Amino acid sequence: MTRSILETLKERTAGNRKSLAVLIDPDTIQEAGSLRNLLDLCQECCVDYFFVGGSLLTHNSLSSIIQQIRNVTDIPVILFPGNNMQIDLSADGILFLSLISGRNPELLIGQHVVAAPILKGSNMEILPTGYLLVGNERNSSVAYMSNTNPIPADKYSVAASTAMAGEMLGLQLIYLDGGSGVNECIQPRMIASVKKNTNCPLIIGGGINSKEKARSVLRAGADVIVIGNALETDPHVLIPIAEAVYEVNQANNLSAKRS
Ligand code: 1GP
Repeated sequence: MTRSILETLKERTAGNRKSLAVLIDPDTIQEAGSLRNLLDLCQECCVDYFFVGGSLLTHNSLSSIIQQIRNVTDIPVILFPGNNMQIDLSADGILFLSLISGRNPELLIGQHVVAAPILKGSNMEILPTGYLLVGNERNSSVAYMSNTNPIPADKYSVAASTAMAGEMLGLQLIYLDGGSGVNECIQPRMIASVKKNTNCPLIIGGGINSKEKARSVLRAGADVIVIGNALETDPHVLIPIAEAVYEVNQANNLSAKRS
């Protein structure tokens, strides 16, 4: 029997095996040729998951993007919805995100109530996810769109306590997001603090655009890293980032065998 996405992620996390997710924003990848090239590259780089979504979709292309991914690969497609309009039942799963770093009831529970009956009747796997926005920019587009303040980048214990509360409420994944295209990734100390205090698979995204940054985020405790914006400028940056995932996994394997 095929394992569910969540079971696989939990198993990998327990075995200290890291995963690589590529974020495809349907709004920024309109050209079929560039999507095809990216998909081929993702296959070569052994990408584990596609996340599909964006904070603001202005084109109605979600379904067609998912179909194009399906035509080329078997890599699971997981919706990463900016709001409850971004649901397409042809995906394998959905990050059912509760924005627990914020205090906007619509994004904590409101939109979920609207989406629940639609999701209930689908075959899509629901992945209950505590979503934490982190960063010092109160005027970033994600802060504006979500009408919330992110957790300041150096408030490690606030992030850890928020993630702990999310886990205690039954959320199964924790996603720390520094925002798409930011210069600085989430600080390793914050990642380590959340990792130390929770057992859920930990997803980290925002500004990972080099092998060094990927390695540092993985070593700090990320179980899944998400790469989006950097691939829009140069898709080939995926190669060194995938190498970082591979190398950290190899090193973890070796130390597990020694102990
Ligand atoms: C953004 O975490 C994702 O919500 C990915 O970030 O686009 O900066 O890679 P980037």
